Amino acid sequence: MSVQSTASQTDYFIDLENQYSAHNYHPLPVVLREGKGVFVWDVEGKKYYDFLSAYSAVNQGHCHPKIIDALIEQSKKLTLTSRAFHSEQLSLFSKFITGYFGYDKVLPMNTGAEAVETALKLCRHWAYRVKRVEENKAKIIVCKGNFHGRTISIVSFSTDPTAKSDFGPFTPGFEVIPYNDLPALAEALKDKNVAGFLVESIQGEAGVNVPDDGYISKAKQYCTDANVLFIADEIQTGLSRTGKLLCCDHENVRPDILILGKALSGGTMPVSAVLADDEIMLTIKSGEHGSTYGGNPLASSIAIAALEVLKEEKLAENAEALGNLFREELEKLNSPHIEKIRGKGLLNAIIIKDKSENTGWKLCIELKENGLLAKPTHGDKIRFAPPLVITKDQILDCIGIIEKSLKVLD
Ligand code: IF1
Repeated sequence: MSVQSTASQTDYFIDLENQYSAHNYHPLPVVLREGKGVFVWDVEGKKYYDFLSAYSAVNQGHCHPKIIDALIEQSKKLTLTSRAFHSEQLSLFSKFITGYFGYDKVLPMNTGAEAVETALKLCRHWAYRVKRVEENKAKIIVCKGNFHGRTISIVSFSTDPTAKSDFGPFTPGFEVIPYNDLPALAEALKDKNVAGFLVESIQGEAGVNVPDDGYISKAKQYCTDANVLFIADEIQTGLSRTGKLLCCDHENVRPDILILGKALSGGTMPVSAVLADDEIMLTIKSGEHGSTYGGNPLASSIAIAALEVLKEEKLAENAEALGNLFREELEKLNSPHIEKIRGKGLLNAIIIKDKSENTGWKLCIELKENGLLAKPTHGDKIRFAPPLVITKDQILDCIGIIEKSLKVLD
């Protein structure tokens, strides 16, 4: 398709999308065409630092050569068998990922929401078949401000009206308690029908809400004491994003059920997984759960490569070091517009002082003009989460862009 003036290309594609695609998003007005490492390019050829990383799906950087090679090579051989037959790649992937994270078994799915649903089903099965909770009484505890996906059951326990309103009737069996509140957890755990506690080790959607030190490890201990499964949604926080392989590793916590997604494919296709030991995983029998594409050979091959890259390139160590540098340098700016800087590793956010409705948006538009893409959440928070392959010089360059852009709020 040829479009004469390059300046109009952006508008052309945005109009097209608006006309033919559902309006369930409000993206920044930039139309991307290419990506490599920490950079993306728009249809007019302008280059940007990507400080969203597709919500942490491209931790390994855009179009990582090793992951793309796996994709190309495997896609020439075999892409999908369904689970009616075995595949060589699923066998290899299952052995690889269980060894990598230290669990007995993996259950592969595609999107994050599906993996969360899988974990919830697994937890309920365990409740009835191992813990012996009375039929249909199992309860799962979740946290206020959670984000675990968009299915009916998951939005049933969302506390965000935008995600939830007018989608009822909702799935019962969930109890919401405040995040980062151990007494509330202890109270909720008194109910003998509680089967699991589903939690994000840092709440992403809530604007990178980092809990107090010790929260995750004590919450895990409380769950163990109450014979309740500790279910960690590490879809966004896992896979080296926060400076450790898993965010739970900061507190040496091993979840009973571990949920992974996003960067498990390095941004090439939806690949998610649930990991657990046999006592939990083997409660699901043949025919009780599944997915046409879950664990397909292409996904399996890509996921092995994506996980190898994390270790080969020491991305957790890089996220830890450069995350510290990033927050230090942001603090040094001493900007009158920044109320708070928070985060772990390269999952960071700033909270802007000015609470007028479009301040976050205005700053993100200015950042875009200056060559850095980021997205506001809840109006006053901006998430800064570049691919983990970013270098020190690039971080410093980006601090310059942020400093310059903040002036738009003067
Ligand atoms: C969107 C947020 C991020 C997640 C956690 C499960 C899922 C997600 C912890 C579901 C997905 C995404 C989805 C994206 C926006 C985004 C997001 F702001 F909404 F919260 F990353 F911060 N658990 N998070 O973060 O995974 O089914 O999407 O593969 O537009 O909905 P999915």
